[in-house]
Amino acid sequence: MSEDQELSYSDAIKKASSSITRFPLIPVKGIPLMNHIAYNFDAIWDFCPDSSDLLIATYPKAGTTWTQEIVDLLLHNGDAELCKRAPIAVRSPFLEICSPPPIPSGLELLNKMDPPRIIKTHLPFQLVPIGFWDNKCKVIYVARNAKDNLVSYFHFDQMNLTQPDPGPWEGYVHKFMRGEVPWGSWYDHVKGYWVEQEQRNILYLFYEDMKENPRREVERIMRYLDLSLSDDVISRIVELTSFEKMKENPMANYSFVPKPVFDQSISAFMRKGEVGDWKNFFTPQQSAEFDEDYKKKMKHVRIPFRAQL
Ligand code: PPS
Repeated sequence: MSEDQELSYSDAIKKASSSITRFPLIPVKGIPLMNHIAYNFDAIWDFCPDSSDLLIATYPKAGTTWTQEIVDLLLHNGDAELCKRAPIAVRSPFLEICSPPPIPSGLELLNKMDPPRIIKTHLPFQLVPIGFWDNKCKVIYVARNAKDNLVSYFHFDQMNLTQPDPGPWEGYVHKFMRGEVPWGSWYDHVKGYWVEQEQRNILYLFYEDMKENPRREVERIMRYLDLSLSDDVISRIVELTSFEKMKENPMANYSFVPKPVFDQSISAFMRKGEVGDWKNFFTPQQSAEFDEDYKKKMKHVRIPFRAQL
């Protein structure tokens, strides 16, 4: 199945290459989303998960793929071969993604799978289909400090030829601060899930914690999923989901997305995987301005972000 699915997924993208362009953003309830997603939003909103489905929610570039891979391995007892059965985008569909046909949408992939499914989303809390909450699905949220998140997104928007051109660095910093990027404001996104975590039983994780002590965070996810794996299996999962291993893994590193869509010669999907890389991009003045604005936007909620380890 893996090879067929990989081929068919990659081939579908190749076939759609001529319709690939940097899609414009259209607001959905105030959140800028790419036009194909916006046009299909009613169907996305109506998606009704099974109570056994798991949602991995993130702001883009916060550690989604890393967490998807950890969860898939946990659910398959650390079986590396089984977790190479298909590209991560097929094993763990992206709920809201819609692209020109014949690229399968997230909903099309999900509808072909039996629960329990591992579902990815970048939707802010208020746009997550209500069925996830009604059915008490488990939800893992991963947050990453704003400056590293921004740097990662800037590079991704250069190589992802379906998203708006990020333009020069200086201007991009301001676009990010204003939330004028796909999926909107980072600040509202991280706050939206933070304030709901207890009531909705959301496991709220930080990218920096995962970097600091991956084993501790893998075990935390394992307990949240009500699993109990042996120490050896946990060690294997930590190893298989290291940045270096995932960068080499063709089923996780997005090399299955052809160049007209993800041009990894511009920037690799698995780019650096570090905490504190923002220091290589922000000037002291940009950093001070960003921090000043951050204080205002985050003043009502104390989320313990760390921008360095
Ligand atoms: S996406 O497109 O929103 O799904 O991207 P996402 O997976 O959320 O984020 C990509 C960034 O996560 C880094 N990454 C990792 N870091 C550490 N360890 C592992 N295993 C790992 N896997 C992915 C990836 O390199 C991107 O961050 P940057 O800073 O750009 O390198």
